[in-house]
Amino acid sequence: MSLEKARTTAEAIAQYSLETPEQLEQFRLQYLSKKGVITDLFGAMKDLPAEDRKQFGQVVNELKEQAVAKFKQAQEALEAAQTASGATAPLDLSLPVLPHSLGAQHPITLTKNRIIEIFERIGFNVADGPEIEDDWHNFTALNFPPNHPAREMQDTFFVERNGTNDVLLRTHTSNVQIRMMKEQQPPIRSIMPGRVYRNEAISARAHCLFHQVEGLYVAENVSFADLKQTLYHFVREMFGQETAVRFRPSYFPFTEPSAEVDISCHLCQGKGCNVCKYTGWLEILGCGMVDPNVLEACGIDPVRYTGFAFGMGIERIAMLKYRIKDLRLFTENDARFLRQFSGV
Ligand code: 2U9
Repeated sequence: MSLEKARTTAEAIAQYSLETPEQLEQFRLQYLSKKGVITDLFGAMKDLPAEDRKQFGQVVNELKEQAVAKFKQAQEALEAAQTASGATAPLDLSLPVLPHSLGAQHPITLTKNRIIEIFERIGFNVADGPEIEDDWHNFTALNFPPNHPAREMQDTFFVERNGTNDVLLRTHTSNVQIRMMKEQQPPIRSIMPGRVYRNEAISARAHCLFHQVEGLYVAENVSFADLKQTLYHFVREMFGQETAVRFRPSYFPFTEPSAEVDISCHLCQGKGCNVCKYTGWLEILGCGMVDPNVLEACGIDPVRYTGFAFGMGIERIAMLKYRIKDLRLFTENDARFLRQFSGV
């Protein structure tokens, strides 16, 4: 009985048509799977008389080899046909999409844009100028005396020293105000954001490249009171309405009188912490009334016009706003640092 079944199975295998992947799978299930005909035939061996088992075993083994050979041959032929026709696996529309990674704005860009937004709303426009500048626009017009230390190699990067009008990387964005005042008469009410360079050793607190925003307002009757109100407004918009502000007298060659501006430490509410060095105050910018010599150098009548100016480091503002402790993080491009600003 079993031998007869083995014989009819051999015939069925021989005649089985294997031209499609579906037929191939059907064949595998019917003959080669654990529940297939060949497994059944092996199972039937135990019911045979002992003397018939060896011969039957041989027959079923041959049958298995025949089925495996036919399966492999058909499988290879189908694969070859598929490759030749360029067909690929059908598209699985239920697969999850690849993650779509969004970039983030750099904290310097975020801070710069916020500063611009605050000043634009009170009537300042944005001006731009060259980063490679001559000595006159960077120093002389700003009332720096000829022997001022900022003009030394230790402080400034020089592109060319020619003794008469050196070429250098600007050390502040004030060159933009100078160019603007040379080109247009007051009223001028602008802010100048941009990159500046100083010959400093790189550390957690200093860098040879950083960013500034400077501001200038020149018109008739501009007073120190205007300067104070403008900066009060800026500070409260930037750091919160409850922020306290104080002006400390200072000195810059290009402003007279000059002041430095501190804000109450928002980290310890003025109680004292290591960020404000236990003073309760954080220095954030410098300012003053534009020195009449500067107005005169640019062709603006210092009797008719007065002006105020201020300057701040964007890195400093960003460090206070986002509690960043090391200046070098801004230029290292560490994605772990940058990614944190994606939702800001
Ligand atoms: C003109 C006239 C005056 C711009 C000013 C400061 C004070 C100031 C520093 C802040 C931190 C530079 O980045 S920093 O190191 N700046 O303290 N800047 S007044 O005064 C000007 C600019 C242009 C024609």
